[in-house]
Formats: sequence, C-alpha cells, structure tokens
Amino acid sequence: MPTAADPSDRPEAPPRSGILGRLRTALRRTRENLASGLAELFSRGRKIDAALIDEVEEILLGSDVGVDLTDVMVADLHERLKRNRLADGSAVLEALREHMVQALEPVARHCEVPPPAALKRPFVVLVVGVNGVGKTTTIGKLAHRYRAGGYSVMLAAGDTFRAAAIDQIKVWGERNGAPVIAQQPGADSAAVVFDALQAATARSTNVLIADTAGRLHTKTGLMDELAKVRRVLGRIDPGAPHETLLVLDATTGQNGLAQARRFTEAVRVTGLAVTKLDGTARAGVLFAIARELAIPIRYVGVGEGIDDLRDFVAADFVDALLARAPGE
Ligand SMILES: Nc1nc2c(ncn2[C@@H]2O[C@H](COP(=O)(O)OP(=O)(O)OP(=O)(O)O)[C@@H](O)[C@H]2O)c(=O)[nH]1
Ligand SMILES: [Mg+2]
Repeated sequence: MPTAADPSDRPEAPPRSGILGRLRTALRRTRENLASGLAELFSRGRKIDAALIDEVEEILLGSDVGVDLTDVMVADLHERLKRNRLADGSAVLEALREHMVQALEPVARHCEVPPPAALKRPFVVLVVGVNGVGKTTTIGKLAHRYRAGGYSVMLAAGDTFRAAAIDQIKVWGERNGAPVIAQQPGADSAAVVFDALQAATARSTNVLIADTAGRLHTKTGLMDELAKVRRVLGRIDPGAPHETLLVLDATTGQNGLAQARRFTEAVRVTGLAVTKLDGTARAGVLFAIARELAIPIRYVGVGEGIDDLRDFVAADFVDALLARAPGE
C-alpha cells in the first residue's frame, strides 16, 4: 500500500521517473486491484498450479481487463503450466504482460502530422464527445504539445452553448500563446469553425484545434450539427478535419463505450483520447475500448494540468498497470 511518505502522493512533487512515473502514478488505483492482487498471490510462495491460475483469473475479471482477454490469457497460462513453462510468479506476470501489450498494440497509433515546414495547410483537429468528458481540457493540453513541437496553433471556440465554454477555451489559448477564434454565445458552431479555418489558412497557422459542445450521443439533432461542422470545413479544405478526436472519460467505463459507438456512427472518428485515468480504478477499460472500437487511441489523460496528456504507448501502459514500485 502507498504511504503518506510516498513522494508521488504529493501533487507538487516531480514525477518519480519522468513521463512513465506520471503514468504510473495515474494508474495507481487500477494497479491496486490488479498488480497488488497478483503480487499478494505470488508473495505467499504458493506453487504455480491450476488452483492458482483460477485465482489469477478472478483478479483479472475484477480489473476490467475483459472476459475475452482474460479467457485467452488464462488458457495460455494453463498451456504453459502443462509444458512446465510457468516456474514462478514472475513467469506468470510476463505471460500476462505479453498478452496485454499484444491486445493494445493494434490501436496504439499516433496521429501523424507532417513537420511544421512541410504543412501546406492547417492540420485541423475536430474534438468531439459527450458532456464533461474533458474535451476543452484536452484541447488545452494538445495545444501545449503542438507548441512544444514547434507548431503554430490556433483554437476555435466551437462550443457556443455557454459563455463559460468560450471563456474556458480563451484561457487555454492565453496559456498556450495561441489565438482563439470565437463568436457570441448561441452562434452557429459550424460558422465559428469555418471562420477559424479561414483565419488559420490566411495566417498560415500549422494546427487548428476546434472545440465543440458536449452532446449526448442520443440527440440526433446535435449529432447532425457535428456532421455540418465537418462539411463546412471540407469546403475550405477537402481533407479537413484531418483528425476527428473523440474524447472518452475512463471513469464512465462500459457506458463510455456505448457513447463512443454512437459517435463513430455519426461522424468519422479517427482517433481517441481517453481522459481521467488518474481518477479511476478501472483503467482496464482501455482493453475493452481497444477491442470493441478498434480506433487508434492517440492519447491518455492523466490529470488536469497542461502537461497531463500522454501519447498512448501500449508497453508503457501495461508496465504502469502491472509493475509495482518498492514499498507499494
Ligand atoms: N483528473 C482528471 N481530470 C480531468 C482530465 N481531463 C479533464 N479533466 C477534468 O474534467 C472536467 C471537465 O473537463 P472539460 O475539459 O471542461 O470537459 P468538456 O468535455 O469540455 O466539458 P463540456 O464542454 O461541458 O462538455 C474538468 O474539471 C477537467 O479539469 C484528466 O485527464 N484527469
Ligand atoms: Mg468543453
């Protein structure tokens, strides 16, 4: 168990080991279910036998890794046991790790953006998702990443529902030194995004990131509005949006998956950002997302700060999920 003396418990403390340390910290609650359960099992010096594999299965099922992947892993553990290839706990862990990485690898695809000098037109990222999942925050973090990578960035305040939403994205624009194209609350979202792409094109901006209002996937009118935003962008640049990023909140679990399916039916989602991994014990839902949606997971959100967006890397994620630090 973590103790108060653990430096990663203090939000102001620097990450224990850079980027991976932050991911590890974010996944602590999930790891407590999974890795700690497994470690406890092995620490009793138990013989690796069929009964122990049954217990491993229980732990896996309780961790949201999913029934299908659990079945595959458990069958493989039995197979390895038969062939005397499962000497100890660490051999079990290594087998699980291999399967988990393999399950995530197909969707761990980064968003390929040409380097700034090679961009002839703005690279347009349209950000969509249900209410409160972290769209605007993710845009702020994403702008920071692009700026750090040498890209000029513009933001479009396409969420025109509330004045507060426009203010929120303006704050992120200021933090990132990125201009924000906005209109009055209640304006047509498609018109704002259209204006923004015109402005970005005129100013030779490298990346335009457009916010949209949170919407329930069940509201057909609102989903049509997203299709309209896409259409008007296409009038300026037939290739735009180059990325339609669906933001999913990891804390919503299976419900988030249902939402995602509806979004992918309404707009052509090309990438996912899964937020709030730090706020859940169920980060295992990523395995279900990977399997059921088969859409590239571009990023994971590991906190509310400007730096708290990570590229999704399968091996890093699995390591952060399985590996325990001394004293944990
Ligand atoms: N812990 C944590 N909080 C996050 C993360 N991403 C976003 N949040 C928080 O989630 C809340 C909602 O974030 P927003 O970015 O406003 O969400 P949104 O999807 O734009 O919301 P609407 O525009 O109202 O639909 C805020 O309090 C964010 O700070 C994350 O990765 N981790
Ligand atoms: Mg928002």
